[in-house]
Amino acid sequence: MSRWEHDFAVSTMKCLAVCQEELVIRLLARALAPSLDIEFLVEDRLLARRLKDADVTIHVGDSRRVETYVRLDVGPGTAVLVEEAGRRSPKRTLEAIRDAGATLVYLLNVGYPSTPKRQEMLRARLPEVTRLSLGDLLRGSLAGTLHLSMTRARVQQYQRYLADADRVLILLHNDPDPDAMASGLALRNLLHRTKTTAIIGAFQGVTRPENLRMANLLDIHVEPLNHQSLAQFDRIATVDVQPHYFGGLVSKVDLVIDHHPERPGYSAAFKDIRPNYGSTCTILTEHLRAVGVNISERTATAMLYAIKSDTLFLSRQTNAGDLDAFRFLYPLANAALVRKMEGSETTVERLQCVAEAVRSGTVGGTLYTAHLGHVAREDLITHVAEFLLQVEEITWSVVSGIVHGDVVVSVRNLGDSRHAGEFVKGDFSDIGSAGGHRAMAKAVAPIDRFTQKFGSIDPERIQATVHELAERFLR
Ligand SMILES: [Mn+2]
Repeated sequence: MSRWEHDFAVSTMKCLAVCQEELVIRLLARALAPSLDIEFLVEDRLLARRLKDADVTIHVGDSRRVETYVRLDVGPGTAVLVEEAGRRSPKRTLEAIRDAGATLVYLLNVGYPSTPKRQEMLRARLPEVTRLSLGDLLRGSLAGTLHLSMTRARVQQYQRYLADADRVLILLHNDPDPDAMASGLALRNLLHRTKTTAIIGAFQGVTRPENLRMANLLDIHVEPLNHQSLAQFDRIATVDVQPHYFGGLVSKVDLVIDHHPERPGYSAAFKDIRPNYGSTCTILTEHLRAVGVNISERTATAMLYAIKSDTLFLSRQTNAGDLDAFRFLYPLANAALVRKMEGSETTVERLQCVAEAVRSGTVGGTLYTAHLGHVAREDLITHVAEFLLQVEEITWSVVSGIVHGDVVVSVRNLGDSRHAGEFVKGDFSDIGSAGGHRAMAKAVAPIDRFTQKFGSIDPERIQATVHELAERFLR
């Protein structure tokens, strides 16, 4: 045996638990015995005898005397766990353990109230003691298990409800994004259906180049729908969107799974709406895990990419659930394919829009505003606003353009204390739709209403107006 192997062998963690209650001893033995070399010290001989069948090493001795611990060979390498039970203060026990040379000392509260005075005294006299509470330790896993079984019940309900349908429509919002498409695949998986019995569809298909790239690389087909085609399905589920979005076209559905704020104006037999989640795929990851459905590499890859893209790589509106889903999906997904989907996001069309922003833009301090004139799609405006934030001196970008008869204004900032959503609401909500988050917002106003309020849609005029509004808001 080499010197190092010897060191390793003797450094195996030894643990002594000082307990007075049978239940606590049995619990700790079950929880720790497989991974730790654990022994118990009790004061009551009868208790020690009762625990004979528990297959644990029990010592009997006075827990308030240093000699007890010296005899048990307690030292700096021993973890000592002291049960804080009943009315007796653990102070003398803790002092005896410390005087025997132990440095890894834990006080385990098993549920009896500890007075603030006692806690204060222990903190002052024995600052090296780590306090643990059995309640806190249990909470995480117990709450997790209960949450999982409630999710399982919910999923099984909608699975049964949709089981006898011939054709299920999984309806996505217009211009579906990665979260919408991946949620479609995940739900199809959960319903144990194929692409002929669960159709992923949208009224307006995918247009953004990176979303088209995802659809192509993962072979995701989004069926184009019109008003008549809804009649061909006997069940409808919406994912990453709620039925009110379709403006009365779809007012009654069978299932809604979404992470946007809950909205009224429709009825659904089943719904799971969690606005604090960063993506719909996070909710669906929990559903898949709760019922133990196998997740194919294709679905896992789509979902991983969706979570990354909806949370801007876990940087926006991310909660513990998103991180957990990410960690779960990562080993199941094809990482090389995710990298390929992310790509550079640059196309000739977008480059031309950036060039226009450079030509027409105005810089004022850390603010960059630009007007792009008529453009084919909204995402070109968003892309330029995001691109401009990469410029060293810029922390706010406001980019406008005209898309199909609307003036669209896209705002981005680097998490400024001032709220992008409030900026667009303040100046545009009276003439169109306006809203957003602290760091990203959008306003859309019909040309005639924009003209009524601001006078003209001459490109220079729009640029000057928007720049002035933004400067005034930021001042
Ligand atoms: Mn989403």
